[in-house]
Formats: sequence, structure tokens, C-alpha cells
Amino acid sequence: MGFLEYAPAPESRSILALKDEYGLFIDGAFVEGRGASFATISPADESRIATVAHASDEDVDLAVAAARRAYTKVWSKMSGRDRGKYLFRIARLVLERARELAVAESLDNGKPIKESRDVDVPLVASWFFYYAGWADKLDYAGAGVNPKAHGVAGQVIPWNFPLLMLAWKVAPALAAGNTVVLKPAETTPLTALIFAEILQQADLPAGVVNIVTGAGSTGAAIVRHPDVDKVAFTGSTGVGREIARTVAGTGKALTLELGGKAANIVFDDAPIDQAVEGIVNGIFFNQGHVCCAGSRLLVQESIHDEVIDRLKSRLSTLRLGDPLDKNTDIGAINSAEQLARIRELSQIGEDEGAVRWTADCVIPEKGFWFAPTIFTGVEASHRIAREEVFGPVLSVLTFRTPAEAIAKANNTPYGLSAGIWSDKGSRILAVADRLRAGVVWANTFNRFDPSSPFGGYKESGYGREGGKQGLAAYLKGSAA
Ligand code: TXE
Repeated sequence: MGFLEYAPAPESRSILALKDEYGLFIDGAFVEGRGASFATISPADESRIATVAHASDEDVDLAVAAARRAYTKVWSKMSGRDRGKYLFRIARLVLERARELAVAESLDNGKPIKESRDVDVPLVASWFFYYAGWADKLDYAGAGVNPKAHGVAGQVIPWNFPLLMLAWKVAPALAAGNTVVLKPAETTPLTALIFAEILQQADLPAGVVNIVTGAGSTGAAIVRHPDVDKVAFTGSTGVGREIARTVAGTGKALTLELGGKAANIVFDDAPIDQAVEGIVNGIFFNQGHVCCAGSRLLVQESIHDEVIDRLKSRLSTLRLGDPLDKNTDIGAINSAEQLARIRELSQIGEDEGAVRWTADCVIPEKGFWFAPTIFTGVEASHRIAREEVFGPVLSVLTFRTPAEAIAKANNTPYGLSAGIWSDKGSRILAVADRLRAGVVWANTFNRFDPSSPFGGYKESGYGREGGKQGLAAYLKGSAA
């Protein structure tokens, strides 16, 4: 999160030069889709932003064929050094168009502009810079060939960090020498389409990246396409399972990044002010639409009441509202469907006997909104302690000993991330060692860096994104 002073004026969607209708980005050009089209709307007021093509199976065939041609004729013959130059160029163009990308992201996704401006877009650029630096390290003594890339990568991404998830997938794929067919989520296609314009500005050879918008059926067509060599997916555990079944036995490489139910463990010797900020950031950042969100607070019994009191007063200062307003802390829920899921699980939380507290916010009349909510008295068996809510809802459980904290933290089908707050380094290391989570943060939460591998255990998926491991996932013969 940034530390800038925010002027009160809202950013305006008028800075965007949006088209009214967007086609598919195939073979270096925007083309009309053969399927139907759909509107992408702003979740903050339900207004239409633009009409977007829904790629049919035939469109996916064209995109995969373009990616194959580009792989065979151009990209696989290019040196890593030259691929890197394109990635550096893309990174610089992302920074040049940063303000526009941030506004588009907040408009389409509903996230606060200070997050898209200070977190999402800078991280997108850093991902391209980071993997740009890897590309020439793959060259063999100037041979200029890339025998190790998989070939065509099919990538399906979610709506919670639309452009950042694109960067996590596209940057390592291109650095390793693959070409790409990517599908953004149906509720957030806008920044991927602006990104396609950036690829044109960067003169990226036609077909190296193809962007096909559409719903789940378009994603499924990419995944099962016989000429796709590598599949990378981020999204729900259910769809992840289906994709794993489709890919099984086909010889395609696969990485899956699925859900989470992270424990944020606060010991009684934790720096309390810092911990409260970390808890708030852990679950209310991006309205809790974060796979690694600290959605389960495990707090040591002796400090439970103090932590909850402080949390409530802190949450009462958060401002919910217009995502384009620089003072907004809590934006809109991404879709009516997601809002319904959050409401349903919250109701179940109440029905199962947890105590609900909701921050006192004025909810705008139009759009999809959910005020920051805390459930105390949550039992390990409650559904809100086990299932991903993917919204601004914190479930609070208590523990007495480190062993109990570890057992409770691991008591979930997921294993993506966890946080530990304590003054004792030795305790942090001992607890971290026993947590079954791919990422463990100490006295911080939700920190991302392109050099750091990210991914989960158990039902959170497999494979890592970021770092050397994230590059390996796009190279043949590497453990993905
Ligand atoms: O996800 P889906 P949804 C979790 C979160 C959320 C729940 C449902 O708990 O409440 O999932 O969200 C594409 N073959 N996460 O319904 O459906 C789809 O078009 C191929 C966690 O939005 O998994 C979109 O592009 N692709 C998560 C992408 O998959 C298919 C982020 C994700 O959508 C497909 C999002 C199919 N059969 C949701 N069906 C995280 N790990 O960060 C859908 N898609």
C-alpha cells in the first residue's frame, strides 16, 4: 500500500480513450468476434463501460493458430536478448500509461484508485521489468534458439487483479520463449484490451500474444485445444479441478493457482499497532477479493478483546465508496454474483452462531457493496472458518499456545498463505516451519515481489508464479 498524501479530487473516467466496442486481439490486430458480445459494467454504479466480444470456439482456434505461427516462425527463433527488449518496452509503456490503466482497472473492477495506482499498476510494470531481465539469461552462447519453451501457452485469469494476473502469466511466458493465448475474466476485460494496444505500441510481433475475451466456455476451449502446450489458470478451486481433469493425460504442462483461507496469527507479544494495520490490510485490501487474503484471524486469547476493539475503531475510519475517489479505502464488490456469495456465507456465519459486527458505512444506492464485517466467536467447524468468502469478511478464532495456533491454521483444505505477528524471531521461524502454506509473511501481510515465488499447497493448487520458479513453469523439463 502506498504512503502518499491523497488529494480529494476523484480521478475521472474521461481520461480514458475507450472504444465503445472491443473486438478480439488476434494475430496483432483487433478483429470482430464470431460469437455474441457482452457489456462490461462498472460495479460501482452498474453503468455500461463498453461492449466486448465473446470469443467462440472458432475464434479460439484462430488465436491458437496465430500463436503457433508466431512461435514457429518468429518467437522461437529470436534470441532471449531480443525477447527481453520487447518485455522492457512493454514495462516502460505500462508506466507511461499507468494513470489510464489505473483508472480503467478501478472502473471495471471496483477497486479503490489508490490501490490500482499504487499497487496493481506498479507491480505490473515490475513483473515485466523482472522477467525482461531473465530472458537473455536463457540464451545459449548466442545460439538464438529456445528449445526449452513449451510452445503455445493458454492462460485463463480471474477478475480480482485483472492486469496484475495478466502480468504474472504473460511476462514469464514470453521471457521463456512461449507465445500466448490469454482470456481475461468476463467481468474485467478492459485493462487486458488496453494492454493489447500497448503490445501494438511495443511492436510485439503479431500473434505472440493473443487476447480473447469471453466467459468460462472460452476458457474451456483454450484449455482443451490440442495445439496448446501449457495451461496456466488462476481462479476457483472447482474450475481448477475441472481443468486438471481436462488436461490429465494430454501431455500439456499445467499450473493452477486456486483459492485460500489464510490464517493471520497474532501472538500476545506482537507489535499491536502494526498487527492491527496488518489484519486490516490482510482482509480488507481489494475488498477481500484476494486469494491469499488473511481471512482467518487467529488471535491469542489473552489479547483477543483488545485486538477486536482496536480493529473495530480502525474499521470505523475506513471510507467506502466511489472507487475513483482518491480517499476511498473500500471499493465495490466486483459483481452481483460475488456479492450474493458473500451475503450467503455471511448469513450462514450468523446462523451457525458466530457474532457479526459490521462497520457503519453509508452504502451507495446503485452498484454492489458490502461493508467491512467481522465475525467473532467463530469455531473451526463453521463454514466461514473453512470456505473462501472472497469478500471483506474476517472470521476471528482464538488460541492459547503456539501448537494450537499451528493446528488451527493448518486445519483447512487450502494452503496458500499465512501471516505471523510476534516480537520473537525464533517463534516466527518455528511456527512458519510448521505451517502448510506456500507463502508465510512475518509481521507483514499481502506483500508481493516479482522475485518471490507465489503458490500453494493442497487445494490451493500447484506450481509457483514469480521468481526463478515462475520462469521454470514455462520451460520444458522444469518442475513447474
Ligand atoms: O471464478 P471462476 P468465479 C474464487 C472465489 C470466488 C469463486 C468464484 O472464492 O468467490 O472463486 O469466482 C474462467 N474452463 N476465486 O466464479 O469461475 C472464468 O471465465 C476454463 C479465487 O469468478 O473460477 C474466469 O476467467 N475457464 C480466485 C476464470 O476462469 C473457466 C480468483 C475464473 O473464474 C471455466 C477468482 C472453465 N470451465 C475466484 N469456467 C483466486 N485464486 O484468486 C470459468 N472459467
